[in-house]
Amino acid sequence: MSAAVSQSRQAFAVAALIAALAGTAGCGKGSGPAVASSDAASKVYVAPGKYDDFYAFLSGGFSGQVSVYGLPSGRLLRVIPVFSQDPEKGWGYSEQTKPMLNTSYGFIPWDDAHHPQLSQTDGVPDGRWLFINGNNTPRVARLDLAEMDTKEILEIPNGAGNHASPFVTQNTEYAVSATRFSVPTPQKDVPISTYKENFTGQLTFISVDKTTGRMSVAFQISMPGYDYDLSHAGKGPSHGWSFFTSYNTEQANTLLERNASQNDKDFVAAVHWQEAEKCVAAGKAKVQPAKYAHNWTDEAGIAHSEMLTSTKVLAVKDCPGLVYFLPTPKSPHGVDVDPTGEYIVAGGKLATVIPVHSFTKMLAAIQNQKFDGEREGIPILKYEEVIAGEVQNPGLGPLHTEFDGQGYAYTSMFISSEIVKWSLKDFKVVDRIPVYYSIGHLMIPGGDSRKPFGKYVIALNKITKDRYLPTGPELAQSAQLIDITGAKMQVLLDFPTIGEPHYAQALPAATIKDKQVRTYAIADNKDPNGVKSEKETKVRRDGKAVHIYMTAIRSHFVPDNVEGVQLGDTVYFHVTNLEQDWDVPHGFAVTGARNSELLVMPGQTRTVTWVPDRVGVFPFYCTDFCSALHQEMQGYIRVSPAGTKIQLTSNSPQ
Ligand code: K7E
Ligand code: CUA
Repeated sequence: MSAAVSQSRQAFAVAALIAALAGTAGCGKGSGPAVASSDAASKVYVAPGKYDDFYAFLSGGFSGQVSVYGLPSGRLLRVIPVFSQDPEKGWGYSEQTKPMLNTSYGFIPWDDAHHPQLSQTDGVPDGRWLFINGNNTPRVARLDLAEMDTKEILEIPNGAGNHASPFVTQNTEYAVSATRFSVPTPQKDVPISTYKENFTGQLTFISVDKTTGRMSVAFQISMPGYDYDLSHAGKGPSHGWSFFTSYNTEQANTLLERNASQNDKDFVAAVHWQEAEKCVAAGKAKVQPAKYAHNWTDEAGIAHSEMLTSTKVLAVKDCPGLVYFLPTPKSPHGVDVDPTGEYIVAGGKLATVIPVHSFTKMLAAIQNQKFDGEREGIPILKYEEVIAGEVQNPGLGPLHTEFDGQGYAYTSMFISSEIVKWSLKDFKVVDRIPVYYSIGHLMIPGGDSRKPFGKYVIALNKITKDRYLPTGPELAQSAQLIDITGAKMQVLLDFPTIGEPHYAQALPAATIKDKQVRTYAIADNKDPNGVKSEKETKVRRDGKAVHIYMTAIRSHFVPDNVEGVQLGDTVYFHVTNLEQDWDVPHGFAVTGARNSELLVMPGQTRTVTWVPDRVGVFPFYCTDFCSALHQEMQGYIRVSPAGTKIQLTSNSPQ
């Protein structure tokens, strides 16, 4: 076969792949067998009253939240609000939580959350925090795993499409993030056709305080104007490096499905961040003006928002040895580092093989300058000098890879809708299993860490079709739990998910189960609007603002009668839950409130703002069925015309 013929065949194969990607290939091919047996049922059966073995944290994708599942049962335990307002919990509605959603663009009530990442110590999930990216308005959030609550949200300066994010380094020195979309940096008004001259990518290294978890932008690295899609940090011998996939090395600015699928190989960018630290310490990064929000919740449970004004940007040319390109076929999506830290696996959406790069070979190639030219000052390493092997005939559309710690890798194949298991010894496929349908990420508990916990792989499928009872045009996306303890993978369970779970993380329940916070001590309540007993409750007028400092305990509010509010007033209900018992929140809702209810945890204070628009007497009540007399947990507030002489009063005990 002549080279030309072989090339045109390749081009044809790629065109077919693109067509398949664009269509709904992989699904609608009829329901396959994959019927779980009674043996499978017993493996996922967690008897009533018994606990699951693992906590799993699934991103919500376009829901903007994180959902917490128990494994192996697939039971939904909690939805943790992160980037989206959640009226169920008052998140982003209560005065204490609103600042968490502040950004340089103003208050943003939604985002697209893709990649949860557990904090790690020595490359092993340590159960302290969970990080997750906001893709659309570039942000990274940090959740506390003892409270299962969002504690901090940091906007990424110079960001655009914060997709390759927030991948943590081995000791959570950094949560690393990269722009999926290159943009003019800093932003400016230029023709889109000047993409090649004016657009750049940006890698961001967010430092994480060892004790408090507090995040800050340590430095950014300015990169050629490609799309940086995903990342994972090195570990063990490759600790100190982070790897990023890129596509659109063609630098197209329109119709990327065709124009960004021209090059046979794009790049994995290998970034030596320990080198960057030295360059930054030596003053080689430039301080640039930038506007971005940093939001955090203090000890009192109150959120604050601060606008920051500058960032340090390092140019690759000012820091030799910082970045190398590993040629990688073809429009790679995921990049995953095996538990030993030696293998760097990329999932080329349009590739016919899975390329596995060797970290050892990469270092040797750098040492011996085995370069194949450069792009914008970044040396391109020779493919054959860095490649450890290629997995042949893996299936179609490789995306993501996780590891079981037993020498095997598991890669999700979007187009052929399957998980393929292959050996890290000889890169041979040893098993494959169809999934239903069109898998994106997959997740093994600890499967991107140095010590995978193994046991299961979860397929996070994009398309559900005929797996559940139909529910109109939209079906819940579907996860599948697969047993990986035997030689053959075995499907155990399908379970629906919330939003679109792009990625997930899981750890053994024992790591965090006993650290769960049950109540907040009322004696330690530091909310300036909190009260510690019913005796302290009161009402106060401050011009047109009316403050009601009230308490909730089974089964009454104090005060529960308030008079003297006038049209034109803004009323603040500061509700403190006096309970000191686990699992006894009280809710609060008032007629005509244009925000949401409050859900107040034991010992906590939450504030909701109410602007009455008519005269009358309006009830408020507890929304959370807290006791046999929950229905009695109610009160009234009277609203009079503006200018009336009625004094503000309540039936507080004082
Ligand atoms: Cu593959 Cu956003 Cu990680 Cu979705 S991403 S699948
Ligand atoms: Cu308090 Cu229902």
